[in-house]
Amino acid sequence: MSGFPVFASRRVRSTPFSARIEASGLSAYTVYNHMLLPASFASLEEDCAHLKRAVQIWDVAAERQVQIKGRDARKLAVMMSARDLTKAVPGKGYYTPICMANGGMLNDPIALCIADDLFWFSIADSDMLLWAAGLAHAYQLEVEISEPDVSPLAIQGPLANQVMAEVFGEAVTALKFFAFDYFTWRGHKLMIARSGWSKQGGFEIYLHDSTLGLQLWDDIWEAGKEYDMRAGCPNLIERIEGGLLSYGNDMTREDTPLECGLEKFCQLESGHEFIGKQALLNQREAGLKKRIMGVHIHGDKIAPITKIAPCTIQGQTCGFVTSAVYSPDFDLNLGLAMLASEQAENGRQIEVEIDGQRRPAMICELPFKKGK
Ligand code: THG
Repeated sequence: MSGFPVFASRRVRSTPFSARIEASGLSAYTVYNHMLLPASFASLEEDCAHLKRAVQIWDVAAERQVQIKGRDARKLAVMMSARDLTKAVPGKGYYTPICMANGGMLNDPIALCIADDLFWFSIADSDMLLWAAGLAHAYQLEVEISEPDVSPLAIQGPLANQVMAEVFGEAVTALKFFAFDYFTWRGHKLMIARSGWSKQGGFEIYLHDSTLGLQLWDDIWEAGKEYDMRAGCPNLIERIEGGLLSYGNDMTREDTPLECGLEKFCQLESGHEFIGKQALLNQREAGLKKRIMGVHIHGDKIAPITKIAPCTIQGQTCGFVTSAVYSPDFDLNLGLAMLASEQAENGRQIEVEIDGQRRPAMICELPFKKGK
C-alpha cells in the first residue's frame, strides 16, 4: 500500500457521512464507484473482532444506486441480470451477477425492485450506469437511467437489532433477510433493508436525501452508545473468512459467475433470457477451466495483498491469489484464489508467491471452515 493520503474532489466524491467517520477514528479510505469508502479504523484485526461482538455503523454511500425508471424498467433489469427478475416483487432485494455477452462479469449488485416500473441496482465498483444507458439506447427502451441521491448507511453486527429498534421502532427487527420496507424517522420515510456486506447480520438504510446524513448518523450514534457501537466498514478479514467475493479484486470481466461460484444466482435452466446466458451455457457444457477456491497460506502472518500473488504447483503456474489476509480467529493466512480447475482440489498443496517470497499453501473449499 502506498501510504499516501487520497484527496477528495468532484471526481473522488465524499459522502453525506464523511465528516462523522473522519471524527470517529478513520485510518484509511479506499475509492469505490468514484467515491470515498472507509477501509479501516483502529486496525483490520481490532475492527473485525469488534464487528463480531458488538455493532458498527458503516458509511457505504459508495454503494451507488443505478436507477431504472419507466415502462420498460423491468425489461431492462431482466435483460441485465443473470438472476431471473421477471417475477421480482416490490420490497425485495436480489443479489445478481451482471455479465457481458461473453459471460465476463461486469458487476454483482443487489437488484432492488422498488415498484413495477422502478428498479435500483445497488452496485459494486464498476460503471453500471453507462452499461444500462447504452442498452436502453440500443434497444430503444422507454426508461430513464440515473444515479439518485441515495446513500446507504449500514448497521452491522450481533447487536444491530437492538440499535435499530431504538431508532426506528421494534417493527424494523421483523424484516426478513434481503427484504426492505419503509420506516418513519423525524417525519421522513426511510427505506431500510436487512442486508449488508458482512456475515454478522444487520441492516442497510437507503438514505434518499444527503442533507439528512449527519442527523441520521447522530441519532443512530446516540442509540448505539449503550451497545458499544463504533464506526466501521466492510472488513477485509471478516469478508474473506465468510467467502464474500469483492468485484474488481476476486472477480473481473475476465471471470464468469460460474467460475466465481455464483451459479446459484444464475437462472440458466428456465426460459429466462439475459445478456451472457448463451456463453454461460456453453461454458458449463465445455467444463470450467478455472474456479475460485480458498487457500491457507503457511508461514508468518502476511500483510493484506494489494496485487495478485501467482500460484504454482511443482513449478507450473496454476492461477493466482486475488485477496489474502491474516485471520486471528483461524490463526492462519487466508486467501481467495482463481485456480485451474484440474488443480482446484480440496487439500492440494501449492506454492504462492507474495512479495517475491514463495510460501507453501493448501487449497480448500469456500467458505472457510475452522479446523480444516
Ligand atoms: N449492499 C448494498 N449494495 C452493495 C453491497 C451490499 N453493492 C456492492 C456489493 N455489496 C454487492 N455485492 C454483494 C455481494 C454479496 C452480498 C451482497 C452484495 C451478500 N451475499 C450473501 C452471502 O453471500 O451470504 C447472500 C445473498 C443471497 O443469498 O441472496 O449479502 O452489501 N446495498
